[in-house]
Amino acid sequence: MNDEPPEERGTPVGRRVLLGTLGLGALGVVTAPALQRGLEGFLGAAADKDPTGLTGLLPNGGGFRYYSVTSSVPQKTAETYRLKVDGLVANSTTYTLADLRALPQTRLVKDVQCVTGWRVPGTPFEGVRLSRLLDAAGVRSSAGAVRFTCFDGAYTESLTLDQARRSDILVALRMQDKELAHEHGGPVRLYVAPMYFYKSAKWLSGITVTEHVEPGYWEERGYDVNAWVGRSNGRDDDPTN
Ligand SMILES: Nc1nc2c(c(=O)[nH]1)N[C@H]1C(S)=C(S)[C@@H](COP(=O)(O)O)O[C@H]1N2
Ligand SMILES: [Mo]
Repeated sequence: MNDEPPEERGTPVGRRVLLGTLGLGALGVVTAPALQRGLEGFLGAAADKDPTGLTGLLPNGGGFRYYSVTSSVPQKTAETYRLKVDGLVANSTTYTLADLRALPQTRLVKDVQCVTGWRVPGTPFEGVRLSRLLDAAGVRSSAGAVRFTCFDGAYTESLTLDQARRSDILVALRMQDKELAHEHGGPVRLYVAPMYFYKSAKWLSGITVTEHVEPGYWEERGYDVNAWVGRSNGRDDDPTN
């Protein structure tokens, strides 16, 4: 039995416009998870009333808080950024940003869908396929899952090994055809195209191959590990509507 959506399944274009990091930050301090979810809902409703969106009007710099479960996240540059691949692998590897940039890049253009309802149509992400990094590390036969950690020190995510090997899951270096901004998880974030956006861990610093799935940050708080857009969490039963 396999209820996973095919990889090339198209995602319909939603009516809503993204109010992401910058919009949330502009409304003030957003740190408590419950408050954050409430704000997301509020912003989703606001987006319906303002289809032009607000993010484009906001300054792109400091002075506001990021969309994050932590109140602050250290900045990493090309000099200081590292991504460690370890766990049940033959060769643990640490990548610099230059190392990642030197690998073949894949560009995907899909809708971004947060589980709380907001959607951003046609958002380009670009980076290295996760499957390539797993192959390079040599995944051991006892492995069954992959765990992701972040240099915010708090957020975690996870995928089954089968999910992690899909071609539409990237270790992303670029978003909207620009280098990933700090606010969006730069310099490197996970991009899990077929799943709700909470799977796309920002500020990615670790990829650990494990035996079993360990629920991630939001999953410990009630969200599905298998976060297929439109097929989980009971919130988006028919995204074509
Ligand atoms: N490290 C980290 N990654 C994260 C989050 C977070 O709080 N911390 N939030 C998740 C959620 S719920 C969403 S909707 C997206 C938001 O990404 P954005 O800030 O680029 O819009 O990041 C996901 N990845
Ligand atoms: Mo989200």
